Amino acid sequence: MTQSSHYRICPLCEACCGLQITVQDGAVISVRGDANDPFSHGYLCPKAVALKDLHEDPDRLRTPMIKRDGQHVSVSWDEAFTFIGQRLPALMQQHGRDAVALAVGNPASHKFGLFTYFPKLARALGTHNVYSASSLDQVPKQLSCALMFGHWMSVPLPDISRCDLLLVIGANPLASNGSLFTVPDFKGKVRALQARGGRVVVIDPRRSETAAVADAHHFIRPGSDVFLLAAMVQTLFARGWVKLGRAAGWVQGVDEVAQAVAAFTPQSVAARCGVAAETIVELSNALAHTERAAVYARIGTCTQTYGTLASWLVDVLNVLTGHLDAPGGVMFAKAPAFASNTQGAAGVGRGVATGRHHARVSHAPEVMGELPMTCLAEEIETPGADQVRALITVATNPVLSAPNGQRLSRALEQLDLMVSVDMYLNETTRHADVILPAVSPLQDDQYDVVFSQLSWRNQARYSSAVLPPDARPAEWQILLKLAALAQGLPSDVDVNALDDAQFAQEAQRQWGDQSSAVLQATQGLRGPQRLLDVALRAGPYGDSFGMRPNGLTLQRVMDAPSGIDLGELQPRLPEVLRTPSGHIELAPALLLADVPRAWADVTAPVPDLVVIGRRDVRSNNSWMHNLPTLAKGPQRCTLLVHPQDEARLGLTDGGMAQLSGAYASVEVQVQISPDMMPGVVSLPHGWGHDLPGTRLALASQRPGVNLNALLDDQWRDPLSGNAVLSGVPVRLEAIPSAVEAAHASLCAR
Ligand SMILES: Nc1nc2c(c(=O)[nH]1)N[C@H]1C(S)=C(S)[C@@H](COP(=O)(O)OP(=O)(O)OC[C@H]3O[C@@H](n4cnc5c(=O)[nH]c(N)nc54)[C@H](O)[C@@H]3O)O[C@H]1N2
Ligand SMILES: Nc1nc2c(c(=O)[nH]1)N[C@H]1C(S)=C(S)[C@@H](COP(=O)(O)OP(=O)(O)OC[C@H]3O[C@@H](n4cnc5c(=O)[nH]c(N)nc54)[C@H](O)[C@@H]3O)O[C@H]1N2
Ligand code: SF4
Ligand SMILES: [Mo]
Repeated sequence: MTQSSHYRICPLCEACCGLQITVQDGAVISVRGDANDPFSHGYLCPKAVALKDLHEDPDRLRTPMIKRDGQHVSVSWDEAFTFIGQRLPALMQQHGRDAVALAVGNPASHKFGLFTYFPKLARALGTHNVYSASSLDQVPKQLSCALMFGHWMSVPLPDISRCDLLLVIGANPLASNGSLFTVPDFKGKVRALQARGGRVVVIDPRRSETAAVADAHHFIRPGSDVFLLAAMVQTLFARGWVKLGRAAGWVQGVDEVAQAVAAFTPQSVAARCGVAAETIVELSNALAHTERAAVYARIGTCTQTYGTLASWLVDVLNVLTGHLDAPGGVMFAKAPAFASNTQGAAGVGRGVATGRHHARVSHAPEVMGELPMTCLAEEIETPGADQVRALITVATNPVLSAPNGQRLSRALEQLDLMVSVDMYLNETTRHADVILPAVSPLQDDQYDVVFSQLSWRNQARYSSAVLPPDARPAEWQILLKLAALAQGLPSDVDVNALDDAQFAQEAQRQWGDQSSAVLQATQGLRGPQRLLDVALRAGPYGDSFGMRPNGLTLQRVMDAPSGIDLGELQPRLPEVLRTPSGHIELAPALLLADVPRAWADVTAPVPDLVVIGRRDVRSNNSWMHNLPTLAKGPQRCTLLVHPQDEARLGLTDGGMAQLSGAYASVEVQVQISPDMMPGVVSLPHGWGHDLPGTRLALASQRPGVNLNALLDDQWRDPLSGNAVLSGVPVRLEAIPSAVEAAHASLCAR
């Protein structure tokens, strides 16, 4: 019996916990938090243990699959690539580049190879039809940050270890473990904050798990954060509480903001958002007069029709209370590699633009080079030039994760070609002509390209594969092969040679005369590892290819299996900015122009009943319900209903009810919860595993119902294109149990 110990960053959520994994005779025998990890200090959640289940899941695909006569059958890699090579370039030639759409999902941000090579595939396809889970999630925040600070990834993060007041809006890190904020053990950090006399205040339509450990919680009407936030900003101006602190000298647009929010008095918004005017003033007061304070807001504030405005106002509050870039406030990470806000000239840049092209059918603007995921179905359905006829999906399951997935499901059946790079035959990939199986995370190496840019402390950590890879292409090789096929290269093209050639070309473009030194320095590396070595060495802590001998290289990071701590967040103004003005642009024209839309809505009537989502620590979006460790325990796909709504609608705890949205109804189990705001019900997303043609044996035993079947795919934030997933009107009716039904029929006689 040979045992070995391995270190692996958990790829399952944004917390990126360092794990210590013990392997015996080729099998994982234990998964623990790595106590020596300087970033996560041994923290882990129950999902980490499920990495073993994931690796061993008999339903996880091991070979490519081709659909023949409606059935998916195993084929060789050669056969799969040949099939694609015979169809993809021909289709592009006949119908043009926009006829091929590309959709990428959440796990790609946790997979080093997918994240670094996806852009190469997108470039090779040259299509405008690029879609991702970002438009079901965080685009509004990225857009507001990019407009204010100049880059999509310049997102200010709470400096939680020094903060004394943390206002959490529309986020539930106790269940989600944090998002756009990589912070393992959020709960432990809250406890520490409270122990030093600080306070956490949560604003959420549900008294969430995070609210339960906070010092105060306020309900808010779903979708109305923009009103609360605008009124808080208005209060700062009206009471003379504005103070720029460290940002002074680097902010422009303060007067324009004052003007834009002038009408949003606390009294004028209180009824609309369900937060009392005094509470709004109190929150502003606390924020303005606590030296170390931060506002953190997440998905609840993004997945609404005013998502970009709300995301913007969060940072306007941080700036106007002097907390931006200040220790204990919100600060910018300085990632060791790949961060655009560490590259090029410091303190000034080109900023960002949106709407460089538009969706063909809805005319929704491109944002970050992408169109809204909720436009994909209509782009497939609607005839005309540039109609989408082929789709490549990479790690995404929009049939469950996007609103009105049933429509998308029908549309996918119309495609001439669909290729999926995925782990499972699931609700989306069942439509694919070819599925190319992703490698298990335990057989893959990892560096967190995205999350090191959002980390509560600066850090560099690299994970080598825990288990030996099997004989199949790595995900980056799959993407590069698809890129080659799209360019008409033969299906047996040598992707490693192609990678070398592309790297040499890119090095020449970027480094000119010095490119041979870069090639020399990275000899022996290839694929994402080589890109990482270059990014680390050229990055802010790097060895500059030998010019700073003590700086980081890939080898140095690999030599520290638990990772390298690069210290707490540091002030970065003005160097972090990449705006054309070299200032924080507090009042971007695009955002100011949207304020009147919100104001016109301030007196809108409140619907009787709306639905919001929910996350559970043992679940993860739509794809981990097939893992035994996580699937056991109570039913998680239940509808939380406040007792007042229970009485009003004649519901019973544990009973069934029919929940109806714009396009569909589902039968849900009711769970009465005083933690809900009256008039608001909560159902988790990612469920509904009862569709035919999948291979998810365990998940289909307790399928749950699909929240997104009820949501409206036409309801978006017009600025960012983000889907509205929260605060959507629904109808709810009790379904009498068999006993009640029998009783009723007896009484009727
Ligand atoms: N109503 C509602 N809907 C929501 C949300 C909500 O809060 N409410 N949340 C939204 C959010 S924030 C997000 S990010 C999206 C997520 O939506 P998606 O991006 O579609 O992600 P998942 O649903 O997690 O599906 C992940 C897919 O990737 C596959 N996969 C898993 N691991 C790997 C891998 O290593 N490699 C490859 N190639 N494939 C892999 C899985 O089998 C699955 O098909 O859902 C959104 N949908
Ligand atoms: N266990 C687990 N962890 C996950 C995921 C998962 O599915 N399961 N998904 C991962 C992904 S992809 C993401 S993006 C992150 C998301 O991470 P979070 O942003 O923390 O997401 P949630 O846990 O859904 O918390 C959102 C909160 O917003 C509240 N809310 C809903 N509507 C509104 C509103 O209109 N206003 C306000 N103020 N609040 C509102 C909800 O009640 C909920 O408590 O989680 C990640 N981590
Ligand atoms: S919180 Fe859980 S799922 Fe997220 S990275 Fe840590 S161990 Fe993995
Ligand atoms: Mo997400």
